[in-house]
Amino acid sequence: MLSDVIAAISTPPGRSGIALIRVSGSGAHDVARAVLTNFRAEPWRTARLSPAVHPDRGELLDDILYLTYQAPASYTGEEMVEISTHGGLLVPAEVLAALLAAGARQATAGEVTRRAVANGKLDLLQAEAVADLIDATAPAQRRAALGQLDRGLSQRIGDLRQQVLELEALVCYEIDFPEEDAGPVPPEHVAAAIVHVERGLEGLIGTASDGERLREGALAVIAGRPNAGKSSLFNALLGSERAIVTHIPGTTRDAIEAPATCDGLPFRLIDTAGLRDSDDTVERIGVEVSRRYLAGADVVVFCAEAGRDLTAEERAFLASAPAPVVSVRTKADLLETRHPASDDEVVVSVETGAGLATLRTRLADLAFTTLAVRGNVEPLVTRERHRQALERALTEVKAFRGARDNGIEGAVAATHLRAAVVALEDVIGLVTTEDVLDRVFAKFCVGK
Ligand SMILES: Nc1nc2c(ncn2[C@@H]2O[C@H](COP(=O)(O)OP(=O)(O)OP(=O)(O)O)[C@@H](O)[C@H]2O)c(=O)[nH]1
Ligand SMILES: [Mg+2]
Repeated sequence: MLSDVIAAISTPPGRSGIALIRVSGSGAHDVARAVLTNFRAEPWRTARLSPAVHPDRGELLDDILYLTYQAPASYTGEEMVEISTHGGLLVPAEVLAALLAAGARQATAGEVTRRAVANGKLDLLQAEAVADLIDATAPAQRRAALGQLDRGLSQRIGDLRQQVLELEALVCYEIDFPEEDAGPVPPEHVAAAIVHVERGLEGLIGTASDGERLREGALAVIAGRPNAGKSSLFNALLGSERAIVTHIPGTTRDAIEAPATCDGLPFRLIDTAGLRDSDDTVERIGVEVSRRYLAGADVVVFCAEAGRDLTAEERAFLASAPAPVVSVRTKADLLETRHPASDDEVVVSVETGAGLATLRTRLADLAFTTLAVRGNVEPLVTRERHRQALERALTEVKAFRGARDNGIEGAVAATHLRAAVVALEDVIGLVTTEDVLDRVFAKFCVGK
């Protein structure tokens, strides 16, 4: 169905040693043959050199290295050629243009992986994992994406689907033999199976908040009074002088966001304007912005100078913080004696670097609570799409239990189980409508 020949540059544009062009579809080898003067399809998967020329003009464009694949033993499951050209802006674009002139069509974003799904090489969860792996900036994101690519989540959801199917089979048996007194299936057997499925679904749904946070990065908002050392801490956690630091209170006027990694976990770190009542219009707006960010925070990094008591306002802020707080005492190097820190305070100095490692670990612990994120033994639900479908499945299983408890006829009650199965199949992509596929692949890059 989707087998016309597509071609795309799979590497990003710009100066680089090489660029990779993928050609896929039935007839891919013929298209490549028209451009690569030394083209031979066999032996498969063997690197060979060839000049690349324009098929009409015969002009030499590059000397390239290519590999051929025979369907279905390729990434897409189709006949494929992968061409490594020299990098840069011109050469890859010209070789691609030559392939298009030879009959290929420019691939759309995600089309290559979409074909892999269409041909059963990957399921939808694995395709999403490919996108997550490309977007990963923290090691924990890579681990989760690789686990999902290895069918970790697919298998877990497949198991749950299997359990619902077995439950369906038990119930069908009951429907077929209603006259048997206690029925051939003990009711407590069915009840236990229902509970088992519900627990499994709930367990997986329970990983969603950490999983989605892992994909997007936890929002860590640095807050505190003006001059508390927030921007200095922000820079120290990033390892670069991103925010302006001065001794003048009210230096930061706007929220600044930057990605950071703490203990291998991804964060979106926000530096904010110091919280205080101000007459300055710009600063007041900045403080408003800080409050808005605080409302959406996954974790708050509250800063106050070491060696002083917290003010009543600061204590009130801590008592009403909208998210878990890491209480940081800053500028420890300025103290002659040690700050008498309570257990939940982290004492830091950006001058000496003291306390920063502890702070990173504390942040990681507070923002990511599931062990799975760390050890990554269990699969995680990483997208809203997964969570919604799992919640739909759980609702249906519960509705089935409710219907049974209320003596609703077996065949009618069982329609809920059918709906649960469909919801689970949706996640894996066993039966997927075009619009779901469109949405999943819309965010892919061209050539992937
Ligand atoms: N000695 C020392 N000075 C620090 C440390 N952290 C911050 N400072 C100083 O404290 C002053 C204020 O630091 P900033 O990071 O700008 O404080 P802020 O909380 O961002 O301030 P506003 O943006 O005004 O709200 C600057 O002069 C910093 O150099 C530290 O660990 N040790
Ligand atoms: Mg600042």
